[in-house]
Amino acid sequence: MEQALQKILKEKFEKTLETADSREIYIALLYFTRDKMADMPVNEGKRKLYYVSAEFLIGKLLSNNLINLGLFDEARELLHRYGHELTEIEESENEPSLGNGGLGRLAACFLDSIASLNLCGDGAGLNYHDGLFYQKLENNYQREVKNPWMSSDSWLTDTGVHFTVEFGGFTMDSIMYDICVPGYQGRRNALHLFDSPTVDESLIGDGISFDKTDIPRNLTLFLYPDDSDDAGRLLRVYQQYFLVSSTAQLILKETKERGGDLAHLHEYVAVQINDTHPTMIIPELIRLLVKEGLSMDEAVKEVSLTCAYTNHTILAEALEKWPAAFIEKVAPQLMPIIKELDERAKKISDDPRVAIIDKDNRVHMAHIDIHFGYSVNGVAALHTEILKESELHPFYELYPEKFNNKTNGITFRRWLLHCNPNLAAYVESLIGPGFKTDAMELEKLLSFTDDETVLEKLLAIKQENKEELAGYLKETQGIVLNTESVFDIQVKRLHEYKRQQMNALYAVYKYLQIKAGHLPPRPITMIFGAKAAPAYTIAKDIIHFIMCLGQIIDNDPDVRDWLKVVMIENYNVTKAAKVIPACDISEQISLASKEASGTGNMKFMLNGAVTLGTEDGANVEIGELVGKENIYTFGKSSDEVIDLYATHGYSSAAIYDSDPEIAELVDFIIDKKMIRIGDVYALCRLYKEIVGKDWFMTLLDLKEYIAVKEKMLMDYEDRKAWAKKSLVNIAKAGFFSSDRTIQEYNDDIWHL
Ligand code: 26Q
Repeated sequence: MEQALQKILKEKFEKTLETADSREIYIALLYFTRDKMADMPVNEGKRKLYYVSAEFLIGKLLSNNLINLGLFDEARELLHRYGHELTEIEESENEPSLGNGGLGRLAACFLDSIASLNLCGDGAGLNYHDGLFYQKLENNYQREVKNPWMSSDSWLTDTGVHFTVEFGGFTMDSIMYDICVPGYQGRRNALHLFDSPTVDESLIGDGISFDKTDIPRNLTLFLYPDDSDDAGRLLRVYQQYFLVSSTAQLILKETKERGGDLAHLHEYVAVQINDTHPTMIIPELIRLLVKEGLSMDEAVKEVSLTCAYTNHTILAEALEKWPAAFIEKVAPQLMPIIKELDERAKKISDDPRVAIIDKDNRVHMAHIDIHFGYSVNGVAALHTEILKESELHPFYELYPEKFNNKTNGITFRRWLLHCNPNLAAYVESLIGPGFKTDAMELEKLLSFTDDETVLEKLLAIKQENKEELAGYLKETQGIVLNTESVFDIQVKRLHEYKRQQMNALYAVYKYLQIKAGHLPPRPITMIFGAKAAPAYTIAKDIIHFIMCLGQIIDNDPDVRDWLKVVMIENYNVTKAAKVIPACDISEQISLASKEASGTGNMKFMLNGAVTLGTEDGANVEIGELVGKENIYTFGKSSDEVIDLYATHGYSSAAIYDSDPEIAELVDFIIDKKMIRIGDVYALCRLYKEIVGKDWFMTLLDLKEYIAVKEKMLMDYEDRKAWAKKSLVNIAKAGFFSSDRTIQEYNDDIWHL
């Protein structure tokens, strides 16, 4: 490695490992790693998987690629000898922001596991030049700015492959870039990212504003631009068709090249549709197969045996229903196929709840997937049950055999080996290296639950990680943390159903308690990290509320030594890797039934945090694995919540009016201390929302949440007992390896 790096540095920069700066060393490592990956054999097989997704939140790649190549330790030691740290070198790498949150990160973890299990399967997505916006925090507000991440030296390679995509009235070129996906100690696959050569960054004005109608110049500029207006929504459909048309062409081209027979497409290809965003691949593949000479019946049958669909949400507003006129405008050639599928579906059932085109002429994307795909899966046991019993119940009655559960997982290469090397090394010293390939081996740690040396070492590693995070936040945001405090962390997209506002009301409670002289057993640091969608006003108000609260506390000498509320700027994969290993309390407090799975919950657990959560998503399975003494749960059950929605049985105003303790906390949102530093309109809007509507039931579980969190903070003081909980969480995390998830996808759905 040393010689290879010296050679690259000499050729590129006329430098050596002694004289090169961090950026130059990063670039040398990038080229070195790319070469090494190119030498890996490519996964092959008769049936090839295409994991099609509008998002791949891959994060920085250098360390992970080195880990999978088995070169991480060597690189670290080599750099160390020349006075560098890999963490410092990595600062030169930009994080591609090609995803919103959970769904995009899941797709990235899956690619890692697919390659690591030696399965033949590539990802297909879009190359957004400016990705998701970069979040700036200024004056207690979120401001969105563009987030360019591409540079001349990157992991992208131009494959030379390109396609033509036909839109209504014009065509566009689609260029295929590849990012190599190396498996752990194995073979490689690819992530294909399609891009338009006519995209023009100069279209971007203030912040992230741009002309939404200029499709040739804006198509792959941003990820999911504002869809609060029709122009934004239409652009989203253009993006989706660009993705699926390019992918469908790639599939047919590769299948032919591999000697496959398109008349038996499903023997050669499996397509996993990641939520409904790529659903148009179904009519598009049918259309292309008919052009290739198959009859409509044959094409429909083949495609139905090829495509499988994953549902990631039951939130009504996220279930895509596009006006037929949009699709007619974007891809008129698809409408006859969609109408044909609609007629076929109406022959199968005349129930309007399962129609593809509804009476308002809107196309229900998920309904295409379920009628004309061979598998429908949810992403956690509870989520899949809810799909079967309520959200998709009429479909479950039609096609019970299609429904299956695949509980999400995370790649341990990134979320343990890379982000928490000290813990990983210590685990290895206790149970050997087997857990790196068989995550269930972590259970061997259970034999140490009463070993004081081990428990103390775990606490010491957590302490080091807290200090490291404190150093990072000091450097990047000028925030000073008390590393003797308990670190209570909620990092995820901002959404009312995730209930960051409930956590903030706990902060109000604690603030008032401290003001009244009731001090906690030790100081508490509450860490938030969350981006709000640019057009999601209440979400932005919640950020404003949290940040104003943080400021009030910082300015109050009675409180600031006991409580701190911080907001991490631009929470992303890179920051997750720094925050998660430092966490004591993992906040997973969504309104039961609303969080399909959650995957942050798994990352925290694996890194020794204890969950404070509702019985929602994968929290339920975490609880079953660790046992009730190693998790703190609270709140109404999903059945109760679903019933409250059905009967209109929840009234936040009624709770507010009848419970003065709750009212006192909610009133603080518009307390004069808040109004003095914050935006009175934003704060009043949030107050009114919570008292007057509160669609996601903040007040429903608030009191129980406070009580359980108080208990948790008391229990934290028995450090040995806490360390034991932490150990059990790590030991039981093996189930949540995405290697297990992908093995199940392959055994039950893909059969590669
Ligand atoms: C839809 C229509 C119009 C505009 C945007 C969208 C849209 C965009 C992104 C809808 C949904 C998403 C992302 C959803 C998502 O991230 N879901 C999460 O998926 C994770 C992986 O399965 C789960 O763990 C989370 O519980 C789920 O919220």
